[in-house]
Amino acid sequence: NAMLQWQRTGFHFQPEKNWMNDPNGPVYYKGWYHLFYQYNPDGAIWGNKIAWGHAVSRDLLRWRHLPIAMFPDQWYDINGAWSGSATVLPDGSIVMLYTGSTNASVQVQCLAIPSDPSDPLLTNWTKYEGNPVLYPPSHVGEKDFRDPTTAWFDGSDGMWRIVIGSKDDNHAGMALTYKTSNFIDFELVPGVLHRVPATGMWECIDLYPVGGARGIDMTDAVAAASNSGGEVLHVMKESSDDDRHDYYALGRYDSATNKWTPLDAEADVGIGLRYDWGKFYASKTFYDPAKKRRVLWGWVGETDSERADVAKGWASLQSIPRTVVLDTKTGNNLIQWPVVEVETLRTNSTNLGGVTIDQGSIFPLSLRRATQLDIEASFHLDPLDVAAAKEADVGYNCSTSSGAAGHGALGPFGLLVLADVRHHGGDTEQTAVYFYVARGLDGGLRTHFCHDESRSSRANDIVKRVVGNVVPVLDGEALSVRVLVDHSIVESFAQGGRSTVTSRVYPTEAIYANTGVYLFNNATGARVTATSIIVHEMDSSYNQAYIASL
Ligand code: DQQ
Repeated sequence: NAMLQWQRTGFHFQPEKNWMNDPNGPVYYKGWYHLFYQYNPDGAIWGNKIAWGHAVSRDLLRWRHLPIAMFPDQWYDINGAWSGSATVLPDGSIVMLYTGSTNASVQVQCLAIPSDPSDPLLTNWTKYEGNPVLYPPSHVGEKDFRDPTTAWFDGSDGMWRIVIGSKDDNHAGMALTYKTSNFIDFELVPGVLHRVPATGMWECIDLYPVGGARGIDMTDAVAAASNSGGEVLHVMKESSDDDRHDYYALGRYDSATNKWTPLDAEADVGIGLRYDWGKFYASKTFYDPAKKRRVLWGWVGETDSERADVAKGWASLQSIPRTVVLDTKTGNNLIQWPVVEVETLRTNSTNLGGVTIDQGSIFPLSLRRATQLDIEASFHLDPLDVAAAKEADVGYNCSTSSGAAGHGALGPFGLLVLADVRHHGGDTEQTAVYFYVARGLDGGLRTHFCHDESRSSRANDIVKRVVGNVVPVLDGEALSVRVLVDHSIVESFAQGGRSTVTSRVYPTEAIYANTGVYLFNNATGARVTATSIIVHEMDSSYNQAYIASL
C-alpha cells in the first residue's frame, strides 16, 4: 500500500528488496566505490543463509546493484557468509577476509579474491580452495570469533596484521591481533590488543588512524610511527552485541607491544562515546584514496515489527556515508559529516533564517515538499535569558526525559520534521530534533542533543524512544545541526558532526504532501532565534537513466 511504499528512501542506500544488515568490505577499485553488505536473498528478515550483496557507485550516492558476490555455499560458510573487510595490496589487487559460520556453526575466517581483477566492477569472487584460513583459538568460544578488519602492513617484520573481535570467559570484550604474510597462514600475536570488562562480544571491530583534515591509511600511519614517531591517534571501535550500539574511543596503537591504549580510560571502548546515539550498528570505515578521506558506513536497521518488514518486502538502510576526522578543537572526539557528494543532490534551496520563536510556540516552514531534505539550522539563545536561568538541571538525560514535550528553562527547542502540516497538536505525527541546554551544579552549561521519536508514528508496533547525548559546545559557537530527512530515516549531525543521532520513523499520516517541518520552542525561560535555516530539497539518487549510463 501507499504508506509502506512511501517508507522507501530517496538517497539512502538500500537493496531493491529483502533484508540487509552490516556494510561489508567497502573499497575503492579502479574508479568505483564498492559496497558489499549482509543480505538475505530469501526474504525481509535475517536468516541462516546470509550472502554478500554488492553495489557499485562513482560517487557513493548513485548505486548500480550487482549480482550477489558470495553465497553461503561451502561447508565452512554454509550457515552464513558473515561480515568482513577488504584490503588493497601494494600492487593494487584486493583480498577479502570474511567470517564463515560452518556446518557446525563454528566461526572461521575465510579468504576470497576477485575472479577477474581486470573487471573494475569485481562482479565475481573466488573463495580460496584451502578455506577456512583461520579457526577460533582454543581460549575463545567457537561462536565468539568474527568480523576480520582490513589488514595493514607492518614493516618491522614485513607481515600484515588484522584484528578480530571476541570475548573472554568473564564477558570482557576483546580484540585479537593476527599476522600473516600471505593471507593464508595466520599467527596469533601474543597478548590481547585491547580488552574491556563487562562489554560482551565485540562485533565488527574497526581500527584506524586519525590526524589532520585528511584521512590516513593504516599502513601509512604504522610506517610513519616507526620512522618519525608521527603524531596520530588511533580510533578503536566495536559493536557491542549486548546493547547493539557502536562504541569508539581515541587512543594510541603501539605495534611493537601489540597494545592499543585509550587516551581516557573513563571513556574506553564500549563504555564511552558512540558513533551515533540512535539506530546505527556494525559500522565500518575505509580509506578512500581518490579523495584522501576516511569514510564510515553504518547499518541502520528497522524499528518497526518483523511483520511490517515482511509486508513491505524489505528491511534496513545504510547510513549516509560519513567522512570521519578528529575533532581538533576538542581533541577528544571524532567529527562525522555526510560525504561532500551529498550536496550534489540539493535542489530548491531556501533560506528561512532570522526567525524568533517565543516560549511555547511553533513556527511552520513554508516548503513545497518535505520528504527528502537536507536542513542546516543554527540557533541562538539570548545571553540574558541564559544568565537568568539559574536552576541546576544537572540530571537531564535525553533517554529518560519527556522529550520535546518537556519544559526546562533553556530547552527543548529545535525542529519538528516529518510533521503533519494539516494541523499541529499534541497527538499529530512529528519527529523532534532538539537541543536542551542544562545548567550543571558548577554553573556551567551542558548542551544535550536529542531526537524524540515518541510521536513519530501513530502505528503501535514500533520502538519509539527519546535518544541523544551531551554534545560539546565551545565558547562562541552557535548551536547548529544538519538534518537529513529521507522518508523513513532522520539522520542528524549536531555541532558540525561532534554528535550524531539517527532515527527510523514510520509516519502514517504525515506523508507525501501532508508532511512538513516546524521550528519549536518549549523552553520556559528563553526566546530562541533561528539565525539561519537553510532547507534544501533533495533529489533521489535512484535516477534510472543516470545509473544506466554508469
Ligand atoms: N552481523 C554478522 C556478523 C556480525 C553481525 C552476521 C553484526 O558477522 O557479527 O550477519 O551485526
